[in-house]
Amino acid sequence: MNPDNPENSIEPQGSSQAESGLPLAEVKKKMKSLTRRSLVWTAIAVVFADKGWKWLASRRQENGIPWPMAIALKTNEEIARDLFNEHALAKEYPKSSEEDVIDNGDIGRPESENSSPWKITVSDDNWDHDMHFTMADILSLPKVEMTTELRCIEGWSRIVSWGGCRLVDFMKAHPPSSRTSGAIDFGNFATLPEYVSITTPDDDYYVGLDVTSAIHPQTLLCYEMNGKPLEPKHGAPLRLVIPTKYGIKNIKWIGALTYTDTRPDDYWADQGYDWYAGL
Ligand SMILES: Nc1nc2c(c(=O)[nH]1)N[C@H]1C(S)=C(S)[C@@H](COP(=O)(O)O)O[C@H]1N2
Ligand SMILES: [Mo]
Repeated sequence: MNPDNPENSIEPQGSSQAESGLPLAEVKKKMKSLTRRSLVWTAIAVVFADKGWKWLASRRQENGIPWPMAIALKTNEEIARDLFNEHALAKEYPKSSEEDVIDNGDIGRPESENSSPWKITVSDDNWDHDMHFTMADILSLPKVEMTTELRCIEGWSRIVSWGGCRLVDFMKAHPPSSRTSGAIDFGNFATLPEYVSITTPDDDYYVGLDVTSAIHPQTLLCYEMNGKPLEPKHGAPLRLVIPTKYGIKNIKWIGALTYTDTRPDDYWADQGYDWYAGL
């Protein structure tokens, strides 16, 4: 189909975000200029104003103490990530809300669906060899179902039920190399690669994800759509569903996945769209 229309909601990178709020670079600069202590207290003030004490009670515990009380041990980055995650869950709908789907975009669609058994190639900046996995490997991971909105930057959206496995579960089963001398730990970002790149078998369509988005609990590798096996035009046998981002990041016909510390190319970012494409 047509490229998504640049006149719609996402602004080209460069001028991006400047009008609609603080640009990320500004925020980062501001955060850096705060002392750790004042950042921590600012963070707590923001969170408590917003969510109150219930939020505190539900925080993960640090030796039995909710973490805001154990902040002496925390870094600014962890606090920032917790705040981000608190607000980053995409809305889920009852399954009965699901709508008829639209098919949009066929860049990278394989010419023939059955030419050879499907496999996904996994690589890492630090590996000598690629690894290959099959649908059986995907199906062996815990199945997750969710009903979320697929939003295209062309201006339409559809509520769709999805079935698949979490990308983070795939990553845990087939982990990247640790970025520290210690073991890989999905609770410790320092050990994780910064990005995950996903491409179609012919490399014609490709998306880049920051690792926080990749390990997000609603980021799924899907093989079912509205209760039926994924159809070829929707990305069979396997596609990404990431309801915290626009349709452009929901890559169909996954062929390869790479763990990398270099920000991956992204098809629509290359056409001038925002690389993050977050909602
Ligand atoms: N490989 C590939 N994936 C893709 C696209 C594409 O052109 N090629 N288009 C994207 C866009 S713009 C949207 S809105 C969604 C649409 O998914 P659907 O066809 O299942 O509704 O797929 C995304 N994934
Ligand atoms: Mo789209």
